[in-house]
Amino acid sequence: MNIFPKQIKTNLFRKKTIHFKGVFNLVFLYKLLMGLGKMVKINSNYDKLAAGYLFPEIAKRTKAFLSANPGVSVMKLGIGNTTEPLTKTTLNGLRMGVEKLASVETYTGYGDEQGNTALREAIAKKYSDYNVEIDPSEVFVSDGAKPDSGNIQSIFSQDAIIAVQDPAYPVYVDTNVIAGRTGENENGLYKGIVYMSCSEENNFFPTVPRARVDLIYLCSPNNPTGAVATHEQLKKFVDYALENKAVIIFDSAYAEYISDPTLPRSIYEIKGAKECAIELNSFSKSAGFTGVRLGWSIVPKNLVTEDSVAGKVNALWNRRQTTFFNGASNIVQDGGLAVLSIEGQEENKKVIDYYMENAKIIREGLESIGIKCFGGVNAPYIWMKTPNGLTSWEFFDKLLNECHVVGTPGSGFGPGGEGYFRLSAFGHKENIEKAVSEIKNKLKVEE
Ligand code: PL4
Repeated sequence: MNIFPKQIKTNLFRKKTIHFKGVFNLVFLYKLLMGLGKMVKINSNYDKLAAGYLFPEIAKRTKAFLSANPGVSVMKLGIGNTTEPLTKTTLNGLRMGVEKLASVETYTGYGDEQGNTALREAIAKKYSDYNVEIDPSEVFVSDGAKPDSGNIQSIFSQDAIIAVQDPAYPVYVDTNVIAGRTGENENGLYKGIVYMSCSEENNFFPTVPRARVDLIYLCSPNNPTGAVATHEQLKKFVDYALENKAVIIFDSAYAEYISDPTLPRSIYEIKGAKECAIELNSFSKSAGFTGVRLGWSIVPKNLVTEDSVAGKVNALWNRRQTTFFNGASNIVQDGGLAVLSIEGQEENKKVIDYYMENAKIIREGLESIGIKCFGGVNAPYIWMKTPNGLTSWEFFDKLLNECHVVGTPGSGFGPGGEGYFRLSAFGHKENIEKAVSEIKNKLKVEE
């Protein structure tokens, strides 16, 4: 039986070959022999992940409930998924994108990986609404804030210490676990991650870490708590980052839901943030693009790290995106341009108001039966305390079984979310009203 592939056989038995090719061949041969019988290995960091990804888990449990209870319909207030149709202007933009592909004069194939110039300019211009100056070369168009929030860690060093809000959108933690920046999970906490507690005591916005950290994930308006950081709160983090040469990853996917004009919609409204913060945003919740897919990141040229000068981090992200990403769909980018037009903004504001009316219905309905609620004022999520001392997952089951309403257990966002539950305001108004009425009629709150 021939157990050696041809090349190995040559190296093993033709003394002459080894002799002439010298040390390199000997090292190669040694490695081959040592490696015989070994196989490719998986990224074992995946095994550290404590549970399945939160949202498919909710979908799985809902499906199991429906197959066990045929004929029952459930009201989905779990995953933050948009339900209302795209606006007229947005649709026209998308249609125009399709039409352009129909003629040889306007057809385009691959575009720039960083996004079309017109869209990058329009996104940069949007920041002038916040009195912030962003150069189009600092804008990177993507297929959403989730991929960006997962991928951005890859341009930072392997030993970077991560700080996250607890609770938080699970992508920030999970992607760093997969990247190998953490130890094992113990009691819901990964070793090596700094958890910044967000609780009733601090109005769900953390204090700056006591120890030195490198990458700080902040989300405002917050998923899941619905809290929105004030200028003063963000300033403390910007000052911390500048002092400690840390970088803030600021996820502002829900910025358009802020109606209070005193609250910041971009971290760059804070002086110094362009030297220490990357901002992520999305068309998902501001224009109903959850299925269409379009987002962006801002990596300022002034951003510096301990070992890099101005421009380097922007260049790294550019390198990362040009290597791994082939650009957002050209049709969708035309849709995005339409969203950012004056008409597009006005129309989408009405859709946002519609969802925020839902948020009001949920919050007021729950409060009327004695449930303590947070958020839902400048954010589309209502963060409620689970009644009757139930854990988050116990309450998930109770709400599903007794009221046929699906929500999201707070503990799915981190240990700090235990004892809380998130209800999403994304849904048809009638469905939201029905869900709230079912909760009011069927849920017995003992406290
Ligand atoms: C379910 C803070 C939702 N399968 O649509 P994207 O990629 O531009 O934005 C995703 C995103 C980014 N940042 C924050 C978010 O809350 C979200 C969306 N979160 C939710 O219910 O928490 C949808 C979740 C989706 C997912 O995994 O993102």
